[in-house]
Amino acid sequence: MHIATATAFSLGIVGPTTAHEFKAGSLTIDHPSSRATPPTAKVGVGYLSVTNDGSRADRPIGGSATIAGRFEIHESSVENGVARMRPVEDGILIEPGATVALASGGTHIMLLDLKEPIVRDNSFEGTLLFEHAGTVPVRFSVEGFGGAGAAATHEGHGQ
Ligand SMILES: [Cu+2]
Repeated sequence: MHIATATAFSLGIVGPTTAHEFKAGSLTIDHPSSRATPPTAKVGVGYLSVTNDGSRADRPIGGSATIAGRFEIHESSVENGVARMRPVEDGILIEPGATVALASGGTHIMLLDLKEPIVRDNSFEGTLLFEHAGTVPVRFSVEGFGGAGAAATHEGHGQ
């Protein structure tokens, strides 16, 4: 029940925790990031934001990641006091002029069927698939556990 994003992109000297961005037409994808996972984890997360400077709406509808078998976009909700998440059916509409964040506790990327642990300070390649802009190569930087990290977002994903 999760998807991931990945495709190579050299950014020169930019370090893994430095803000970085990717452009596709009028879309700007800012700071794709993930969170380190325990060695046996099969599920990881992806966070980023997308700004639409164009004149028509677009929406992310999928993607890929080199380290994951599947990539999904999920939305979080609280039902009867229990945090749950489920795949977003039609993607998230990004209106002209809007910035949409895929972030912890809200709509986020799930990386499923991990092929290897996600290691802090590493990065991995991926893609985002937009309805209009098409496939956009990005690179996810990996940050540590904790904070707005993976643990909270993984709750509700049965293994
Ligand atoms: Cu999820």
